[in-house]
Amino acid sequence: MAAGSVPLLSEDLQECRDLIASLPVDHRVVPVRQYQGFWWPESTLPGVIAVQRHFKSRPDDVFLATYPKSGTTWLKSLAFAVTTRSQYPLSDHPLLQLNPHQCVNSLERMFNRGRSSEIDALPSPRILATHMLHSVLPDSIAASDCRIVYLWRDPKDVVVSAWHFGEKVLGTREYQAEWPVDKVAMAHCEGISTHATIWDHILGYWRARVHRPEKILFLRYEEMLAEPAANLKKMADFLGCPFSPEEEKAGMVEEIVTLCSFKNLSGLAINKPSSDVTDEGTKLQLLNNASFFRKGGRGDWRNHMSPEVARRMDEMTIEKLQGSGLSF
Ligand code: PAP
Repeated sequence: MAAGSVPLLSEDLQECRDLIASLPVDHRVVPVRQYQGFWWPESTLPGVIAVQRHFKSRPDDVFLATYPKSGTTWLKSLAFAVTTRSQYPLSDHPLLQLNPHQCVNSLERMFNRGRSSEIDALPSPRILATHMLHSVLPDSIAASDCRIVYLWRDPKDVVVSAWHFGEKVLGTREYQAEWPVDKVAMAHCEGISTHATIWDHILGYWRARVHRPEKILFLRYEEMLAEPAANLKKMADFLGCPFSPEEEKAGMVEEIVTLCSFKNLSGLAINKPSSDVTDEGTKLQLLNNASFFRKGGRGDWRNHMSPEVARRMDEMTIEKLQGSGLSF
């Protein structure tokens, strides 16, 4: 096994584990612990706490923030492709050989594995991803000048995507039987979910954006599906690498959209089920790169959620976002 793939536990990480063991726990699906007012998968908490204690941001860092299953994989590929486009020809691009999660590191996951030194070693400007809520980010990020791209998605599709993913994570169909989509969706409506509720996650970043509109860009998955080129250009402008008229004329925007499209990425050998596991050493060890690609569209909730529960989720979305200035 390569040295880098072993989760190296520092003393500090061990101390985190002791702290975690003292937190309230719930074992209904996978072990989750209550920390700073929210439930977290136990396996991810050491990384979250280590990030809070030790992560040092740089002013030119870029964070890709998402609630899990909101389109992180897509956002990583687009942000990576757009910011490195002068380094790699699109015909021989790292995204053709690597899964997007190998191109952009997830902050708390790297800390969880004791691999934070690899984050330190990245050249500036770094692109890092996080599922952490805005309210639990260390000041080093939240109160800094860093830019954040936040991607959100219809909560109904997030629940359905997570439900399918859950089966892969747990490697059992019993989970799906015990936790049908409607039950999971209603749990979200009752505030029972990890990483805060989807709505509170979105609103945390949205409220932070009110104070720093030039530093936090909001993108929506469904709008990106409808207008990928326009949204990619918006992201390039925000990241300080706008497309030049020459690049636009040469079709660079569309080429990146195509490179990062669900159809293209999910068809690559590296993203097929036979490829290496992505998240070794945790509960997610059964996963492989294909786990991050399922349908890649909008509205799959219709195939899994009852109309009443879907209506309840929509009501929640409208209620929660009311008055925020963010419309659904
Ligand atoms: P993560 O939070 O575990 O990293 P994330 O990438 O946010 O997962 O979510 C996976 C979803 O994004 C899947 O949605 P689905 O289950 O509804 O199909 C996956 O198919 C979708 N996805 C992955 N890559 C792309 C892409 N290139 N374009 C559009 N959607 C994508």
